[in-house]
Amino acid sequence: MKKTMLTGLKPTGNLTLGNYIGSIKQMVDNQDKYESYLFVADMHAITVPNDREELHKNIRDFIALYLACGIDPEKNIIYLQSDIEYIPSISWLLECNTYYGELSRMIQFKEKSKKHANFSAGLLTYPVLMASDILVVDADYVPVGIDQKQHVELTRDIASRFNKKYGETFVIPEPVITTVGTKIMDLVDPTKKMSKTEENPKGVIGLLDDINVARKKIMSATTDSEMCVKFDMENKPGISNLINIYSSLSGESISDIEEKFVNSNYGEFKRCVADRVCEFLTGVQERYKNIIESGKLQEVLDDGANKVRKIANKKYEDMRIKIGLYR
Ligand code: LTN
Repeated sequence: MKKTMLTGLKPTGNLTLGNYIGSIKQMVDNQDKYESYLFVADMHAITVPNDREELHKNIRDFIALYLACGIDPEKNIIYLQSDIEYIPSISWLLECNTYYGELSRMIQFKEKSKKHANFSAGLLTYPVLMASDILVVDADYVPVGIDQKQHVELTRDIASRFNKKYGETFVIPEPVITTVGTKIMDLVDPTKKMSKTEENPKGVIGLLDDINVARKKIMSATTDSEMCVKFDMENKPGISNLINIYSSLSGESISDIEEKFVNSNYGEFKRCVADRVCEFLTGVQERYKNIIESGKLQEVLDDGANKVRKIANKKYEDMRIKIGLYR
């Protein structure tokens, strides 16, 4: 039987070319290997203050863009967290089996609570909601960035404790630290990662960027004074980043690219990178538009919600009975 993989996306900021090359592309390549669940953690986005319109737009754009990038709804169960009403109910049952001390020791909580004089109780209980997301679908693997590893470890502790106290209920999940894809760097400062929440948009290619704006960003990317298209992350981070982008989008190897551009100046090379990026973005944006206008997005989310609601309902009833919450 296939193992189950769960990916959760917090809908903050704008998805970038870095998100595509660093993670979405791998998910697309691996979608036959696992029984895959993919959801938007919209309830996790409201632990800090939010703008209603922006939140709604992000939720919609995230899912539509994953689909436009090649995530196949026949191979992945795609859903919106807040559509599954059993998840917060399960979260409460788990919260009552989690210690305040465990939650207050989480690194992310300590950092975020320090930043604000006043913060929501949700910021503290955030990891238990995350545990519910994971445990409700019996996920075997959970790909996360290193900052979320501690939350998956807490999930394991909560699940084992519950299993011990009430009998086998949950699969114990494993975190998979996502470092497989090529890390794409900021175009202005190629020593830092391209980020979906970066303030300066010049260094970041958004998947929904206007094509001409995206082209300009590539053309004005930081390089060096050597005039040689060669991969050297340490000494030539700007050019190496552009080579990585070209390689990921074309499938050509780094050495083939170095050879191809051996007699080119940076202007010529950048133009070719920009052509690749613009061609890719044009395709994504066409599919994105179609997914939204055709009603496909709603269809996919309805289907996912129906499937996961059934699974979650079963888990919730099982927990109620084990705990003694029944008539
Ligand atoms: N906390 C994660 C988002 C997230 C998640 C999950 C990831 C919420 N629930 C369950 C994996 C599994 C984040 O901040 N990126």
